[in-house]
Amino acid sequence: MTVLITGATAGFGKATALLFAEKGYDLIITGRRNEKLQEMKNEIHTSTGLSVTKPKVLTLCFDIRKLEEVKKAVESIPEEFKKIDILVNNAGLAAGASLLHEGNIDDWERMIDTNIKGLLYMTRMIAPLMVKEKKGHIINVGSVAGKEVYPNGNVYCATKFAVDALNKAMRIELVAYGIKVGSINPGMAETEFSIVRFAGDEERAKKVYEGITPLSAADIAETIYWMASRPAHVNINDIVIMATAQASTTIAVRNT
Ligand code: NDP
Ligand code: 8X3
Repeated sequence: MTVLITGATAGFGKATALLFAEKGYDLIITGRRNEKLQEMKNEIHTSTGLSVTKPKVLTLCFDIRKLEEVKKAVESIPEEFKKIDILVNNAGLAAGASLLHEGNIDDWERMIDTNIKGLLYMTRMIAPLMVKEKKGHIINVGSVAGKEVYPNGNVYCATKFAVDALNKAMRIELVAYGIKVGSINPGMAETEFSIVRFAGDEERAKKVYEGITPLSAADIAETIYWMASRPAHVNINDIVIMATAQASTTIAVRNT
């Protein structure tokens, strides 16, 4: 079985790749940081304790916002990896947190290009391979931000609402080909997410999780693996998962 995970150099994607490797899946891992992809490949071979040829790992370094790069990367996939059983559309980010009328337009473009267009490009390239096989599973990483809008979340929320819509669209269109489609929508989880959101400001990022135990990347990886390992006749359409201390995008109990 082969799983393709976008954004596997950090956070959810990395934890998910390590877990699927442990479970014996061959992997295609993607991201822009090639050194991280190579580290991952080594880590997978060491942590699974298997020989350097098992599980098979293919690294694809490209920017998901750039259609030509996405096309070239997917076209470069060798035959032995081409039967992709699972696509985890995970790569994504938030850039900034500000009122819409004061928003940074470059940040908007980055979020729209990555979270919506990048996910669409990957799906457009990989879904036809699944259609040909009449089987497959697409797991879209949305967010609680795609279920509820919160102040200063505006464009990030809009991109994740789009993921929610695309998840539904994919499911109704791909059901005819026996392809499962589902989404996982996490709340606050401590990864590189907030560091990226606040442009490398680690202190500000830390404050997001102050006084609560947030979700971890491992929590999300386990849930994605659980979705992927249900029996053939069961599809998990949509999961919303939050830290126990979080009740909604705006309500969390903090011990401060
Ligand atoms: P991280 O920042 O830890 O990881 C993001 C991953 O996405 C990295 O591997 C990064 O790789 C990749 N990525 C970002 N931009 C691009 C790009 N242009 N091209 C290719 N890859 C890219 O964040 P998380 O693991 O937390 O986030 C993963 C997903 O989960 C995102 O879609 C995020 O919106 C969503 N999410 C996160 C939550 C959280 O609180 N952490 C909660 C709900 C949803 P590289 O930098 O190497 O390109
Ligand atoms: C990330 C969760 O609440 O920061 O998607 O938007 S939140």
